Amino acid sequence: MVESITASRDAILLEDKYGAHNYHPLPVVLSKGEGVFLWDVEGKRYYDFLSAYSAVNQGHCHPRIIQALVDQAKQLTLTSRAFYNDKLGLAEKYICETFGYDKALFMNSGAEANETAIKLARKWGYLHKNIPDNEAVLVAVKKNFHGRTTTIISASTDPSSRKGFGPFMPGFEIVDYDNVDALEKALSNPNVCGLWIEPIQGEAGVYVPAEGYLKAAETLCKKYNVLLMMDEIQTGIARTGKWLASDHEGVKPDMLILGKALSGGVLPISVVLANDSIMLVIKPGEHGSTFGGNPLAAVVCMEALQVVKDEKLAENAERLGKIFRARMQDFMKRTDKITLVRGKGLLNAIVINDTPQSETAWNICMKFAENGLLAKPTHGNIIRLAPPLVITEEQLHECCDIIEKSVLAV
Ligand code: IF1
Repeated sequence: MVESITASRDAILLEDKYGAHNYHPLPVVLSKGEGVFLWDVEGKRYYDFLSAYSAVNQGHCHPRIIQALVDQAKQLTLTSRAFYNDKLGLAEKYICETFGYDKALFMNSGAEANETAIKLARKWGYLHKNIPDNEAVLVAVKKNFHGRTTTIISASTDPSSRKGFGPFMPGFEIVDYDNVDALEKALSNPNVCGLWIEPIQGEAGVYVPAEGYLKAAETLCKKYNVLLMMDEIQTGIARTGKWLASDHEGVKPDMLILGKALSGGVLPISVVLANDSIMLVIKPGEHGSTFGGNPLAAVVCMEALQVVKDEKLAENAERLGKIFRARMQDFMKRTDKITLVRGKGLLNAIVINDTPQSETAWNICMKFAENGLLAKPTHGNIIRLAPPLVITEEQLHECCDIIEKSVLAV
């Protein structure tokens, strides 16, 4: 049995003493979640405005997803892919039909799905674009965030992701985001096999590119025979008010990369979706994972996606996102502490009127917590605001009241 912790201080001291110091969390110790709410060990209730970085779009401990998890956990959890299991094929069919692709390759973390997409793009480039051996180039963009592996950080431009972790993987070319000319120049290199982007840059502070950029990227990829690899790990699954952020511009990537809310936050599930001409370049023995495609993940994934459909969470995110940004725009008329609100659906950020080095955004988040709402700054002066998509209009207004009151109090 695990001992139980009843005081926040004890939990924080334990993590500090025995855990690696790779995070700097807000000093709140959570022990229960339900829908849009979290509770700390002292019993204080908070609105969750991070949603585990958009992994719990369906709300914490969604009863249908938990039921699917528990039922399957009693039956069969893991076989490895050395054998077939009776759930994986169903999940593959379900997700291919949902997003309109021939084939799915399940992994666990988002980083692994991106690694999978990289391998697929390179191999496709050698087989179908006649790129000379070991010369394939992937084009990525400045301020990207795709995960923490050594290959992925080789394409990062964020010093805190990279510094001290070299040497880096060659074969990436980095261009400005949201710049069509720079993109065309890079994609015209015949050794380029893929363009690897987020449709909205999450970690960069919910940076939304100009309308038409994604469509232009899709057109240029077709023109130069380059695969469009869309990382929708954070933006996908209804977060931005559509099933996918790519849908806002009617863009259909060659590879769709999903994670996070694919499980409703219950266990790590990620996937790459692509058509046969791409997916079948990988042959038996060339890629895999012990846990990827396990039957527990398969049933959780199907239920998590069905909840999004049944509860019309994309529609809710679209509608409430507009209300949220309108309220913040209105609030900005009454304060000079916020300089910008941006986002799509319920993936939004406010920019605080201070330098990225200042403590202001952190202090505002501490005030949010005091007033019963949890959010986290990114890049110092930007606060991401992303509640579970099951939030109601009334709850959203209450949260806007908390946000406004807290900003004014700091
Ligand atoms: C951390 C950020 C969010 C992602 C995109 C791949 C991954 C992520 C677009 C990797 C992960 C997470 C990871 C988490 C913080 C968080 C994050 F602030 F770092 F950027 F959400 F905004 N592609 N993002 O956003 O997925 O391997 O983690 O499953 O602390 O690293 P993963």
